[in-house]
Amino acid sequence: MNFDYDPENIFAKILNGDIPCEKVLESAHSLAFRDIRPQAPTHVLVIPKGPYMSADHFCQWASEAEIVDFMRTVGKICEAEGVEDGFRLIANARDHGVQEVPHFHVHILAGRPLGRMLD
Ligand code: IU
Repeated sequence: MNFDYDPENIFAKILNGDIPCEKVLESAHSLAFRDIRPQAPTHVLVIPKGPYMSADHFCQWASEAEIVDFMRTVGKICEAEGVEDGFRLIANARDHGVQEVPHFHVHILAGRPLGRMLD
């Protein structure tokens, strides 16, 4: 499992403290921080602490504790950021999904009309 995870990727460096981030929330298995190039007033990234490259790997190989912790972290951020008017969760994966950083992350976007994504 995770044979192709790159331990030198930028989010791994954020997790081990080599690179700073604007932390929003940290839990036992997850970390949330603000995107450095925000696309909306709220643009938070949520990552698992474990070495999962993409959503499919996380969903297949993470423990139930990691998955529950991750989803609860997303929920807490939605509550704290105030997403009553709407929001979007995005998880890009690999080349066709245009994933820039190869450590699984979910984008939480909110605070403005986000437009249609799938036509
Ligand atoms: P992706 O396409 O889903 O992999 O997007 C990665 C995101 O990580 C992108 O929105 C970047 O602005 C963001 N990011 C960051 O927040 N901090 C960094 O040091 C780097 C990228 I590199």
